Amino acid sequence: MELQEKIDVPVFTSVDKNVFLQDIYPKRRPAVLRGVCLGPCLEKWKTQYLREKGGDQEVKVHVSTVPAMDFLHKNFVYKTLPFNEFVKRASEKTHLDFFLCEDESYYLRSLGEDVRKEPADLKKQFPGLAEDFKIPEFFDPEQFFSSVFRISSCGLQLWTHYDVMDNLLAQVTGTKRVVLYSPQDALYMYMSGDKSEVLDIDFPDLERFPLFVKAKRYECVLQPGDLLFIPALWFHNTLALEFGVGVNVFWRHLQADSYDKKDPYGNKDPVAATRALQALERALHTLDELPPEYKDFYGRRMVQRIQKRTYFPSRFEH
Ligand SMILES: O=C(O)CCC(=O)C(=O)O
Repeated sequence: MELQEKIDVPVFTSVDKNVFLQDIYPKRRPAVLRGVCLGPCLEKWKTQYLREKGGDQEVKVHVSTVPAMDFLHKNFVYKTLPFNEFVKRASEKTHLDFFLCEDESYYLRSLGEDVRKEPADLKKQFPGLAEDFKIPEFFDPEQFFSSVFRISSCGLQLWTHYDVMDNLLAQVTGTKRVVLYSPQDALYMYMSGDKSEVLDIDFPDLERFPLFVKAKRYECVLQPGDLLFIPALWFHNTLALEFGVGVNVFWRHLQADSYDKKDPYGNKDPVAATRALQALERALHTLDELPPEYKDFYGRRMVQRIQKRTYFPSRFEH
């Protein structure tokens, strides 16, 4: 059986803004940045402290009976809990109080005040905890889009997806495995919107997803204090190896008007991509006016034209 090619995500130490902007960022490849100052959160964010400082404000969390959460088939439910109760439950293996079963898994992706309109911002939703976390100054402050809590039960796995903005994922406590795939492997990812239909990336169903083996697997295990640079459009899948707290920071690197204005999550396609996809749908509809052999012929010519006009030489080859 063909095996997926595996590549370790490179680890960089002593990274400052200059090193990041000159040596790492332009390559548009994932990178682990070790030893960047993230502030006192590294020492402070123990369970008890998080519970006290975060207080009892309500948070909307994902809860599931199995640790691998699946957005496409919605094998989880959304529940509301006080933050301090959520942290308690996420940090324990079995629960006295539960929604679905005593060993259910929890995940928090924090949201903005108005979930439909406003991106998450730790400083606004969790001011007490935000003062412990220092956002790495690798981009201009006006490019900032959101800062998002990622708090997971041990074993929690988040489905493979891409975001449209550049992202620094800070692992503050606990360890987390992250697997990434290049945007240039998009044809092997069986996408449904921004999510991959291949749910089990470790034991994929190759009868359903035969091309998935062709996607190169980039992998790293984040330690407390690590930052992972996830360039926009790179697919990523996370697996919490322990109960852990992370914060991810998205920033805009395209012109501000390139992004969908109603996108609090940073995962809606840029407006030009949405317009192009709509135009493609119209073109396909037009081809339906032709008999099958003509459709096939002009379809192939369109594919060739699209490849010629849009693909650029593979940047991520070794
Ligand atoms: O850390 C996680 O659980 C998910 C991170 C993620 O999806 C992101 O940073 O975009």
